[in-house]
Amino acid sequence: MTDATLIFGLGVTGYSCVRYLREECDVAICDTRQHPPYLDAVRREYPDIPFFGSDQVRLGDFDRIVVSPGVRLDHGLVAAACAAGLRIVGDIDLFLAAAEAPVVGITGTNGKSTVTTLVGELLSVGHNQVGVGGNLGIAALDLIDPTRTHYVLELSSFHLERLGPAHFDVATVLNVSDDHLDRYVSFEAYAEAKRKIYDGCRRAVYDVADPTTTPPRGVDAIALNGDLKWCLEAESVVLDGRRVPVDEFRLRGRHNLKNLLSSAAIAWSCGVSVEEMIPRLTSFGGLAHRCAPVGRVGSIECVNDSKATNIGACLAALEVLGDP
Ligand code: UMA
Ligand code: ADP
Repeated sequence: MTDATLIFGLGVTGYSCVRYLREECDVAICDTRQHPPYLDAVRREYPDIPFFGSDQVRLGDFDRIVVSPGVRLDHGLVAAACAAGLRIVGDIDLFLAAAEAPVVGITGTNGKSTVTTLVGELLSVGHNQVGVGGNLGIAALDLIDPTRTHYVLELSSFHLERLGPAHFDVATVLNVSDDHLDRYVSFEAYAEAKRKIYDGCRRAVYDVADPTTTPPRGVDAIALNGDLKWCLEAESVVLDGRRVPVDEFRLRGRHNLKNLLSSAAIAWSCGVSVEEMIPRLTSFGGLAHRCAPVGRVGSIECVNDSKATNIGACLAALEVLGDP
């Protein structure tokens, strides 16, 4: 297809779309900022690609508009594009159309980066070549490589709200609590955007203890904490019926044990056995800035939890640290 394409937003995502689409179709870029982050790079590398202010675009010149996740779907230009008959797509639609290997999709209010990274490590067994990115930092399209055996994507509600028919191999909503409510009309609208990840997936992984994570009826699913096969107990994590004592893991806190449980169920759904994954699960130390011990000052332990940007993450930290 040689659709004339307008890329709206020239940040990390827009720049990845420019590089991916430039040989495939006519591309132009627009942004509400006069000098967005990647404008110099585009002018240097692709001087023929036009750049417009978002109020200077002639929508009639385009067949579709690729909207960056940070741009609200009720933005005036997106609404006008819709009315003019352009197709609205996101970078994840382009990614899913291009990816030749199974794609794991991970969303949730908290724990996405931790679980995405850990699933990437769990899947990197044998000769597997795993591409890991998305909201985590590397734009999805920058991961595309025909030698990959799997992709693992961290997806925000912003990515998911604009997603067309998706077909993740394994999809999860880890948890949902208040966040980004400046962007959604209600908590339910936010949760619904997250649950779009389940549309057309082969296998869902969700947490019975958090009903907002439940996939639609009829989707094949692992229900964490629904029976004794995949669950957290007081002193152990149960992985496909096998009990692993909590003190064998490096990660601290119930929220992190949930992250371990979700990661294991996802990797298992992709064909990795519990035996194979246990050494990686137990040695995983977590990511920097997420409840990460950074040293002691006298008797005071210092913990960096600067990635706790909402109440759910703050409560999780208080639960781990509140009772030393
Ligand atoms: N822009 C407009 N008009 C708007 C809004 C933005 O023109 O109304 C332009 C900005 O001027 C800028 C560009 O769009 O030039 C930025 O696009 P963007 O906000 O979509 O950000 P990207 O740089 O493309 O980064 C995005 C994610 N950002 C957001 O969703 C806000 C990054 O997640 C992600 O790492 C990256 O794609 C690669 O996938 C960041 C984030 O804060 C870390 N995510 C939120 C979160 O984690 O809570 C969802
Ligand atoms: P995200 O990518 O969703 O922001 P991170 O793994 O980066 O998630 O963690 C962000 C914050 O959320 C950190 O403060 C971390 O300690 C906390 N956190 C991680 N997992 C969970 C969880 N399952 N429930 C609640 N908070 C969590």
